[in-house]
Amino acid sequence: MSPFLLTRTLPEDATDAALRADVLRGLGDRPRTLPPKWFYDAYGSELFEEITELPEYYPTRAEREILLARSGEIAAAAGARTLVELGSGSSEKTRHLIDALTGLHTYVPVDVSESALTRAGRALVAERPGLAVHALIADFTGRMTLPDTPGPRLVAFLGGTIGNLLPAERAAFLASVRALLAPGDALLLGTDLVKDEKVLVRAYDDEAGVTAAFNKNVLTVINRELGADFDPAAFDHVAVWDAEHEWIEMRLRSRGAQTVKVPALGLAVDFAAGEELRTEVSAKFRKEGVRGELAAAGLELTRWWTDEEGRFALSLSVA
Ligand code: AVJ
Repeated sequence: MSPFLLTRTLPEDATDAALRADVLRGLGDRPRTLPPKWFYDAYGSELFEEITELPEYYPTRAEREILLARSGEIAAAAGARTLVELGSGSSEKTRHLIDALTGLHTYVPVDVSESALTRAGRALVAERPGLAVHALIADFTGRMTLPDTPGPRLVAFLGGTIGNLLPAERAAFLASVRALLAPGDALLLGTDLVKDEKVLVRAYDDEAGVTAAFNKNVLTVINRELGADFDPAAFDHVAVWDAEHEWIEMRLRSRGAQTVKVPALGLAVDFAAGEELRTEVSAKFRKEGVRGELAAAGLELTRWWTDEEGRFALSLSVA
């Protein structure tokens, strides 16, 4: 039986402190904002899983297509003995990569969700005898210390989640990833690509309303955690393409004038009728932009794979 280790690098109360700080800052901003990481409580994570199966939401399928077709090439190029996956969630898509990495010694899934890590980690250890799994409870936007495992290392950040960071946050994040890499190590990065505006907007405003429910769930999270009295029905889900920044924005638009109380923060927040709260940025990329952002962090893009339709890309870069 190979070992399953779980290390917590986040204090138990870090999540609560971070939520308070984010809500305090975001609801005080003009325009008001909330960071997307607070979508993912148990219900929000379920809704996200549902989103990945919607006909309009192509990124998950496109990325899975690339991983299915290219895992052999990726594995050969990286030759990794340690695979670190940032924001691993259920580790579902990563299976192809794990299977292709024949010399793999240790898999290090990193996530803020202890339950997801434990479930995915235990399943993997059972399936792949000989593979060590060392799960890390950590926030990948913060400082990370990796366990001392054999190199070369491949750090994977899949799903296009890098698009949820603002440009300055992306630069800081890529620099912190670069700092984890030694010569011979690599980064595998998933990025959704710029495409027809209608296709993009539909992916974030589906017919069945799952994305709308996902968006509004952040209000429920704040109600539960901070005792707020948001009425999700008093907001409309909005998805818009920002052509200048080349990102999708999800917003919640106040249907009327209203005041929301957040007792844990001593806040009373006035919303004007039609006022919008930005809940997510999901940036879309072009190859040269990805190359440039990697280069600015000291990483050189060496491989670029897309799905047949050119909707999504996986890039490999080296230190
Ligand atoms: C977490 C990056 C995969 O930005 O597309 C899905 C989250 N938001 N629908 C994305 C999301 C709305 C998603 N990722």
